[in-house]
Amino acid sequence: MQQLALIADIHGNMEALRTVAHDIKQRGITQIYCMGDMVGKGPQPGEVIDWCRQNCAVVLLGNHEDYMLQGTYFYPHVLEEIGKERLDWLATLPLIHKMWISGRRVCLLHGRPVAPLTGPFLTEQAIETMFKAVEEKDDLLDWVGYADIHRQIKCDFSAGSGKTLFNIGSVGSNYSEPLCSYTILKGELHSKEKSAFSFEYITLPYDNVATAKLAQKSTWLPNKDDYLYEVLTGKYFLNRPHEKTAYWLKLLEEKEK
Ligand SMILES: [Mn+2]
Repeated sequence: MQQLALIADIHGNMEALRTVAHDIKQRGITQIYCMGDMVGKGPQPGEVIDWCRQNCAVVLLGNHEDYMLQGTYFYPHVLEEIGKERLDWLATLPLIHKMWISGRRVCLLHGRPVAPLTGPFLTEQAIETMFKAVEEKDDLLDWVGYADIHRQIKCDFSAGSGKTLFNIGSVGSNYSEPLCSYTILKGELHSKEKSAFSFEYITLPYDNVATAKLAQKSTWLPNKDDYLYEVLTGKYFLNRPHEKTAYWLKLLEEKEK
C-alpha cells in the first residue's frame, strides 16, 4: 500500500504549508501531489512555489496561477515578487492528472480553469459537470478529486454508479475553520486491480496569527483586509463585513494577549 498526500489552495501561506508538510512527513508519506493555487491571497507565493517544485511529484495549475499567466492579473508587484523564472515554470504545469489506484480510475484537477465552478456544489448537475469536464468516452472515471472551493466535501454521483466526487480542502485558506486541511489516499498506485483503498481527511491547527502578521507587514501584498479576514476567521472574504483594517489589527493584538 502506498500513501499519497493531496494538497492545494496554499495561497502563499508558508506557515500552513510547513504544518501540513510536517504532518505528512510524520506519517511517513513521501508522495505529495499539489493540485494548484500555490499563489494569490497570501504573503509568501515564491516560497510556496519553490517548496512544491522541490517536494511534489505532481503539480497542477490552479485558477490563481492561470490569472497571473493570462495577463488578467492587475497586481504587478505580486508578479515582480514571484519573478519571471517561477512564472515560466508555472506556465509548464498540466491542468489534470489521471491515475489508477487500487482498481479505481481517478482524475485530479484544481477545478477552474478546467471546469466552471458555480455553486451550489452538491447538486447532481454540479457533480456531473465536474465529471464531464475530464471524462473521456474510452476512459471512464470512478473518482474525481478537485480543490478550488476550500472546503472538504465527498459525495457519490447518483446512487449505485460507484462514481465519487471529492474536494481535498485547502492548506492555506480553509473556508470552515481557520485551520489547514489536506487529504490522504492509501492504496496500490498504478494498479488496475481492485484492492484495499482508503481515503482520509486531515485538519490541523497552525499559527494563523503568524501568517496574518507577515501579510500585514508585506510591502507588496494587495487586498490585505480580505486576506486577514480569511486567515483569522476561516471564512470567504466576499462574505466579509466591511470593517476597516484597524478592526483586524485589533483582532490580531487581542489574539496576542
Ligand atoms: Mn483557491
